[in-house]
Amino acid sequence: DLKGFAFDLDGVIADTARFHTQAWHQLADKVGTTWTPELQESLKGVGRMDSLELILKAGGHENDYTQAEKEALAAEKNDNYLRLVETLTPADVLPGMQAFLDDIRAKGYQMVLASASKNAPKVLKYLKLSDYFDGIVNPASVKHGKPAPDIYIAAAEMMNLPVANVAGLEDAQAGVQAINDAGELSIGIGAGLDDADIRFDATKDVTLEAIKAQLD
Ligand code: B16
Ligand code: MG
Repeated sequence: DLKGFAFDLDGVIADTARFHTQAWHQLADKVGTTWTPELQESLKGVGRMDSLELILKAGGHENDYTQAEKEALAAEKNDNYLRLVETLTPADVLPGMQAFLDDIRAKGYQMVLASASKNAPKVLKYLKLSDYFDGIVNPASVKHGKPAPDIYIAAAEMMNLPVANVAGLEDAQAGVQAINDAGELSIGIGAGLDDADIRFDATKDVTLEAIKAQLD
């Protein structure tokens, strides 16, 4: 029985995946890594320092920077990302998600945020969604980032629910894997998420009825 939902943020609730992409592309150009669609996809849902490592490795630059230099690069990416985030308004909530959040809240489901992003509270503020969630899992508090299941296990604990009563919503392969390995129901949104228990092409298709229909 479904009693709670754990939400990814970037690419599920907020139209911010394009901002992460823009800021990481800029960083890849700076370090001399060729930007490809595959590299772009592999960064989705992956935390800041892990993403930086993937970009450096893709260009063979993983040994070119000290730890301090890597932290400076990540900080620069984040500054560029935050400049874009400041332009967000409630109109940037992805299609259908406001209605879905309203519906599950009205029906008494618990809901928490399980985003890898340290910027999640800021993003929610600009979208005017700060008061919607019962909690936000602090990504810095979990040992391993997505694709490890830690953040989705922490989300169930935050709701005081067994993982079997929790569904997670994700737009990234790393996130779907995290939900599956946590033992929760995985809802994948977008192309290429074949491992998800339930799949939708786009956020506008996500409704409680459609989820229940796919469960039968
Ligand atoms: P930050 P999600 C993830 O958020 C993004 O998909 C990923 O692109 C980003 O690198 C990661 O958060 C860390 O974000 O640099 O803001 O801490 O999809 O898990 O909501
Ligand atoms: Mg995401």
